[in-house]
Amino acid sequence: MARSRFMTLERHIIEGERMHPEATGELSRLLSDLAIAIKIISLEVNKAGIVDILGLTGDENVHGESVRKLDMYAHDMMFKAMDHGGHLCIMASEEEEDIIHIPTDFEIGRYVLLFDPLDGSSNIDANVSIGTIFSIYRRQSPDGLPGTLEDCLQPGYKQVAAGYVVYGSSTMLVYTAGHGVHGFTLDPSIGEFILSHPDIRIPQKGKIYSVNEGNYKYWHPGLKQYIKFLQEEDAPSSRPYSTRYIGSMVADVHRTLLYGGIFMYPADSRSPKGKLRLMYECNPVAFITEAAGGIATDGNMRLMDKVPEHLHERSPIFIGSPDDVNTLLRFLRRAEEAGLV
Ligand code: AHM
Ligand code: MG
Repeated sequence: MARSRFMTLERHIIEGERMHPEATGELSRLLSDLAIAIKIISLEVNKAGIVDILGLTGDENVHGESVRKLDMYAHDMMFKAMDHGGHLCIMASEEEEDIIHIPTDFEIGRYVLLFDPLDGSSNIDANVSIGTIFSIYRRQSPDGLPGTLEDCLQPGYKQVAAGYVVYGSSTMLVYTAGHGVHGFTLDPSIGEFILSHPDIRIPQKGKIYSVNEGNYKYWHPGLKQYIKFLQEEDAPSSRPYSTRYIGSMVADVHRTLLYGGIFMYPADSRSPKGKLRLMYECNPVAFITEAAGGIATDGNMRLMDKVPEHLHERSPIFIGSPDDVNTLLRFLRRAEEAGLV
């Protein structure tokens, strides 16, 4: 009989920890708590259509409970699962204006958690993939005290772990603690994440580009030229490229990681900082993509070197296979040197 290794997320985290004798196990316990929150959110996401039948958001459902928006539900669930584990000193969420303190009756830990509870929420009602994104840092302020805004405003290269979850045809969790990127698929019958994509490496070059082309008119001239270049015919370089755009960053980045190519949410003349949030969206996927051998830039610099000034600041993002991102950067530079900008 063929031998197979049945690797749960829990076991994978523990085995990863054994390879680092200096580890205290705190990060592992934090990740395990996160996995529980994600399973609960996944259950609710899968019920989304039914909830609509039972009562529209804002109404009471048949059980007399008020039906909350799914993104607020996901936000609350992340908070409730993570506030009392003793691992965190502070949290921040895309759904909340300010930093989120750990309640005073719970132990204060050494880590910082930033998250986007439900990314791509405009896709919920169409039953299209959505996701959750998280990013973990070590605290900078002294241990034992409540965490601070400064603990949250760290550049992406200081992340100790990051991950995302895609609620799609199945629920998948992809995470890295810096060494290797691993994907787990949720088996709903046993409620366990099982290792399905060990050691994900992004292809050196792809043949798909992913961007909201409806904004073309407002783009940087170098980006316009790059897209036209991708649409030209040249068999040796796999052009013309295909285009795929789901409009849920997690799903678009996940496909890019597996198949290669480039995902972009650029700045444009209407949104000079782009749309996506540096802390909750760009940095975590940058950490994962770089750990898988890819590149993540804002068009001028490495995303993870950006020093954040605000919790909710936005950044342009170009992310994906090294050859594709480097080609794009050449087009941007060339347009600037030609004085087109
Ligand atoms: P959200 O946080 O409100 O869900 O917005 C973020 C989403 C990303 O998932 C996606 O890449 C982008 O918005 C799509 O934006 P657009 O509709 O402008 O293409
Ligand atoms: Mg989002």
